Amino acid sequence: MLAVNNNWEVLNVTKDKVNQEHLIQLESEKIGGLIIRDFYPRKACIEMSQYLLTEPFDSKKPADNVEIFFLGVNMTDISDDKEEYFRLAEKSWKDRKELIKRLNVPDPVQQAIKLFSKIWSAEVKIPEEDGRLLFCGNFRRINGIDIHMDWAPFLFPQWNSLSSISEQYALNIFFQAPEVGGELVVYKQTWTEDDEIFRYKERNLVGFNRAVLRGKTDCAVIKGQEGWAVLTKTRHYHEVWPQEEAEIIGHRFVCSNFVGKTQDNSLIFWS
Ligand SMILES: O=C(O)CCC(=O)C(=O)O
Ligand SMILES: [Fe+2]
Repeated sequence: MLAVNNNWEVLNVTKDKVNQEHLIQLESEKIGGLIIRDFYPRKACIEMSQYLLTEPFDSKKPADNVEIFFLGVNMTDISDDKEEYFRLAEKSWKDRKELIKRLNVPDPVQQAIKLFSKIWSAEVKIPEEDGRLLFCGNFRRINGIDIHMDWAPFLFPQWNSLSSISEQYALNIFFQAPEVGGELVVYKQTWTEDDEIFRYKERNLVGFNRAVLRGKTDCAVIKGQEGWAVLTKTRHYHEVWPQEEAEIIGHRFVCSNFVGKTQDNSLIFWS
């Protein structure tokens, strides 16, 4: 485990208590993370992780060996080929719907959109581009991610539906959490374009050299748990700590989404 200053408050609330004010606290950096701890039912978490453990994975990224995407296209992997993206998005929606039906569990994305619609004063939706729906709600297992940021206006400028957002969050819904490791660490520092010199060009698209933190390690360390929804800001540097080989008890299975705030104050979901 790295030496960091885990001094940024994280709020942990229940579904019936979460409100718009909490999202505003997150936006204004008053808190470094918002946990909704009873977000997804335990029984459904078990069903989902059992399935994810036994079924073959759809695709993986051998280059970094840190991420295994199980179900669902991810914008980061395919942002420059819209036709291929939409082909895979359509398939992802279909595959996910079938899986949810087969396992007879609630759809975590639908649940998230329902909850956010209830607490947010403007529209909450999945964006379309040229009349076609983006995909949201990857199911995946990861073991560690390098320090990075996710900021669509910079990374995906060609996607009109994302390029004008004013804020971006990650919403990770945990089906299963490892006993040791797998912490999400969000540093209290936002990316600026000048930081691009720290980007690992040779290793993968997302990672930055740790020197980008310039020795400042104030952060929120969030150890997700089964059934939790964890909301964090993604323009802040963040990383996921790996599980040590010898200690792997439980996997980090999440349903991962981005939530953007648009100019007209809507919230949009994609992956
Ligand atoms: O799984 C998480 O908690 C965050 C992962 C992440 O940073 C990402 O997918 O961009
Ligand atoms: Fe990220």
